[in-house]
Amino acid sequence: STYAKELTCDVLIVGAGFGGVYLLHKLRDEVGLNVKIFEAANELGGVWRWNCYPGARVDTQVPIYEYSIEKVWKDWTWTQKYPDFNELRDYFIHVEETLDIKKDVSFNTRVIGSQFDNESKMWTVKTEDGRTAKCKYLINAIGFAAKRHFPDWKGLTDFKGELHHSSFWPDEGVNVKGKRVAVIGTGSTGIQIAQETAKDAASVTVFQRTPNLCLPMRQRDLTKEEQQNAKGEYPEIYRNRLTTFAGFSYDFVEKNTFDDNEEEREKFYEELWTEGGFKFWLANYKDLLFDSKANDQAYNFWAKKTRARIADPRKRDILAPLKAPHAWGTKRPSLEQNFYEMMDRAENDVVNVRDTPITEFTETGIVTSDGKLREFDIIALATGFDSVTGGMKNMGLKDTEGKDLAERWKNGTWTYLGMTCNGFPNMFFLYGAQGPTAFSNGPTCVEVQGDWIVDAIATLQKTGKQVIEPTKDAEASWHKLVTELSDKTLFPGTESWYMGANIPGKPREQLNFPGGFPMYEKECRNALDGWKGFVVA
Ligand code: NA7
Repeated sequence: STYAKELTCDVLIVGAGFGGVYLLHKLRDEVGLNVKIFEAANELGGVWRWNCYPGARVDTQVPIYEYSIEKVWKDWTWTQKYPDFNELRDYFIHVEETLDIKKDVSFNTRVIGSQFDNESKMWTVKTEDGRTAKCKYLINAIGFAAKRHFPDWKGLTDFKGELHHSSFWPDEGVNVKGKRVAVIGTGSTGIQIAQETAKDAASVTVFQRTPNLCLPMRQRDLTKEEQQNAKGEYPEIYRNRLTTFAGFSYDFVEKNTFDDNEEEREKFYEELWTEGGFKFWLANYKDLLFDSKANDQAYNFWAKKTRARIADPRKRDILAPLKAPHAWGTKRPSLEQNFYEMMDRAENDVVNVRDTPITEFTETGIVTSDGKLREFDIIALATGFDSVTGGMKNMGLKDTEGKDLAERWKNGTWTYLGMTCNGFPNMFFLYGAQGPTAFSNGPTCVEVQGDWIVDAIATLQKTGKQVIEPTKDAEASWHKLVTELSDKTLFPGTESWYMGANIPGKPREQLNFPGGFPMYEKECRNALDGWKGFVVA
């Protein structure tokens, strides 16, 4: 890095993914502040820098999944509706060429401790390699998947083959040709790795605890011409996302499941299914995620469609059981391409680790509780993340009294608007706890939150204020709102990372704002008016 041992700036951002890059651009180029980024990786891109496992691909279609910044989208086209990580890396090269970000980024720089000093009204931020930064505002733009989850299985390090966590996949790739591959986990990551490696591997064995109730992606190649012709509509597309619940180009319909008769319902489901992507999830009947009887209808349709793709009856019952394992859509569905046909092939298999959990790893493979050893050359851990809160609890963030955020959040998460915390003056974060995070897509979420943070900082600067901090009361009412909204839905009934249930011992609570973008924006904008919920001095 070109940075000196000590650095002073107006704003220090941690993380150079979609969120950090957006904020650097806005705060530096539009507000005129001195802004720097500390980034642990060696390139821009955040999760798209880390995730290079086979099949890594975004689940949100372009142009929703990109910046709404005109000079960025103007000359950029994609090759596919759901681009893979390689294309997203190329996109960040284009972003760099357009916005000139990197000159203000210190790469290979991991933040290990930060604290605000009430006297000087400045943050002190320390890095793993012994450097210090002082800044007026600190923004954590570390994403919701900054802390990997490795279950502490016995013998994990004894395995003599290759073992990789999805987000530590070697950049140069892993040769799976003719190899026996195990994939542990069936989140979006596990589904993608299994699907892709099966093209070359001798066999793929998926260790499944909960079936992923996948939706057909309906991938499609995009031409330059069709994208150029559509550019005129982009500003409207970007404005429209904010009128939808999850920040997409479509939304739940204004109709309940049983407003339609069986035939109409079937026809509607069929349309959503044919269109693909998240439509069956986010453009479905508006009671899908609220009413369990309505939800059963969607599940039954899903199971019928999916079971028809799996000939092997044992595999069929594990991958797509007749009875719903949980309310449909209360875990993020993966968008699959040929997952079920691939799993149906004789050389590939699924092990139900709900019935027979993994007990240990040996030099050659994985043992399950029925005593069976399965041998592998390569094991992919797609076991996910200490999602949403894990990253912020793991970066040495101290309140003004020296108490770590991890301690303050030990029994539950406290934020105001999902962007600020009591005890942490002049600190903002985005795409994290109690924001729209998991009920949205990255670019939309960071732009909504980023614009709010930019406006908040610009207003503070303009009015000569030094310090902003939310009150404990404001946090309590935000927590109450998040909980009340969530309790009306089917989400709390499902063990998922949305609810903190994927990490042993993690408090069970709704980690995301489940009210949708229109309500979220309104709440945030109201707070800017007269600094409702904040102490500003
Ligand atoms: P996820 O969605 O958290 O998936 C992790 C998977 O690993 C999930 O299927 C888990 O089963 C499984 N898992 C975790 N611990 C264990 C143990 N101990 N035994 C067996 N199986 C286990 O992470 P991803 O990386 O796939 O995706 C994260 C998000 O990133 C994704 O939603 C996209 O939005 C982008 P479980 O389902 O909990 O039973």
